[in-house]
Amino acid sequence: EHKFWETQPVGQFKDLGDSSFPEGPIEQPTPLSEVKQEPYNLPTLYEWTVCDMDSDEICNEVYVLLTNNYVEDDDNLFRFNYSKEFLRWGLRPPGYFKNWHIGVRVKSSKKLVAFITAIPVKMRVRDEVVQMAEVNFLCVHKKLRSKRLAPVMIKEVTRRIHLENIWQAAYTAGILLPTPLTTCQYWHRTLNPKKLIDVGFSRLGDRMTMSRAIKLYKLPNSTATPGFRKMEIRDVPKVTILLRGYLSRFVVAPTFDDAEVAHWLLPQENVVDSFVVENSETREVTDFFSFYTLPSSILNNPNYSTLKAAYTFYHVSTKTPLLQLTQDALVIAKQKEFDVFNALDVMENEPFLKELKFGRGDGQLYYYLYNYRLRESLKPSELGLVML
Ligand code: MYA
Ligand code: JJ1
Repeated sequence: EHKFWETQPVGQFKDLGDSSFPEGPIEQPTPLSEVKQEPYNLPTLYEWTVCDMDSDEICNEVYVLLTNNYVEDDDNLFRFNYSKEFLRWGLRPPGYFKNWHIGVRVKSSKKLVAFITAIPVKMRVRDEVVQMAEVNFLCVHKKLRSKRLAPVMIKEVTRRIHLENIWQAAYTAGILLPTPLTTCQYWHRTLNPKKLIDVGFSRLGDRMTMSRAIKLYKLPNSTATPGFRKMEIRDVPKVTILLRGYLSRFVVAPTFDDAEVAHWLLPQENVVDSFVVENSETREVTDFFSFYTLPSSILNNPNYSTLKAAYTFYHVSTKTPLLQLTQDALVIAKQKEFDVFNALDVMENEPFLKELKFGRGDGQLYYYLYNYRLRESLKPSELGLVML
C-alpha cells in the first residue's frame, strides 16, 4: 500500500490504537560519521542542485516551478501561488541551512523540475523541546509524476537534516499518509462574494441571492478594538513573551525566541501582516494577531487570474476576545482587498469561526511528525503549529 512510507520511522496504520509503544523518538540517532556522506542517486537524466534563494534568478526558477506545479484543490480550479518575497521569507528564518533548499534539474537542459525544502524549528511536544525540521514545498513537475522521485527527495532532505544532527521533522499535506498527528479542517470567510462565486470558489446556497450574500458578508469600515495597531520592531520582546505563554497551552507547538518572532511576525508587505493591541495608559501589549498572504492562481477563468487569500497565522488573546480580534483582522483584510480569509481549526479557532461567518472548506490539512510517536492523535485544538 505505502511501499515507501512503510520503510520510514513514522507511526504505521497497523499500529494505530496499540498503546504499548512509548511516546518519543521511534529510532535513535546514529553517530554523524555513520550518516551517508554522498547524496542519494537520482535517475541518470537528473542532478541535485542547491537553490540559493538570495539569487533573483534561482528564486524565480523556484517560483515558476511552484506556480505551475504545486498544490491544487480537489477540482483543480485553484493552485497555490506563493510569491517570491514569500518564499524568501518562508525559507530563510534564523539559523536556516542553504543546502536544505534542494532542487532537481534535468542534466542536459538545466531546467528545474523538482524541489523540496526544510527549515529548522524548536518544537515542544508535551514538556520536551525537540530540535526539528519543517519540511515543505515538495514539488515534482507534472510531467515527471508517479516515477518515485518523491521518495528519493524525501530521503535526500532527511540525510541533509541528519548531517546537522537533527532527527525529527514536522510536515503537513493535503493527503492522508501514515499517520497523522492530527487532521485539520480549512474554513473560509468570504470577503468578496461576487468574485468567489464567479470563479467557483463558493456557490450561492439555497434561498441565497447575490445581494443577500453581499449583505451577509458586509464588514464594518474600521476596527473596533482601541489600541489596535500594526506591530513594530519595538514590540518584539513583548510579543515573544505573549506568544510563548500562549503556545505553552498546546500539546505540540513551536517555541519562538525574539529573533524568530522578528522574522516570522514583523509585517512585510504582501507577505505577513501583524497587529498588537496596546493599552494607551499602561503601554502594555495585551493581544496580538497575524495573517499571511498566499494567493492562488485561478485556473481557466476568463475574467480573473488570481484569488487573493489571507491565512490566519499566530495570535494571542489575553484581554481582547479572540472573536473581536479576528473580526478586526477581517476588517483589515477587506480594506486590503483580499477576496477570502482562511483559517484552520487549530488552537482556539473553532469557536469563533462559525460566529464570524466562516464556512467549512472542502480541503483538509493533515499534520505529521517524522520519527516521533505520540500515544494517540491530537484534536486540532491541541495543536499550536501553523505551517506555510
Ligand atoms: S505537502 C505538498 C506536496 N506537494 C504537492 O502536493 C504538489 C503537487 N504534487 C506533486 O508535486 C507530487 O504529486 C508530489 C509527489 C511531489 C507531492 N508528502 O514520486 P512519486 C508519497 C509525503 O511517485 P508523485 C509538502 O510539501 C506517496 O505516498 N509523501 O509521487 C510536505 C508515495 O509513497 P508510498 C508523499 O506524485 C512534504 C510516493 O510519495 C506526498 O510524482 C513532506 C510516491 O512518489 C506528500 N505530499 O510526487 C514530505 N505525496 O508508496 C515528507 C506523495 O509509500 C517529509 N507522497 O505511499 C518527511 C520528513 C523528512 C525529514 C526527516 C528529518 C529527520
Ligand atoms: O480552498 C479550498 N476549498 C475552497 C474551494 C473549493 C473549490 C472546489 N474544490 C472551498 N470553498 C468553499 C468556501 C465556502 C465559502 C462560503 C461558505 C461555505 C464555504 O472549500 C481548499 C481548502 O478548503 N483548499 C485546497 O483544497 C487546497 C489544498 C489544501 C491542502 C494543502 C496542502 C499544503 C501542504 C503544504 O505544506
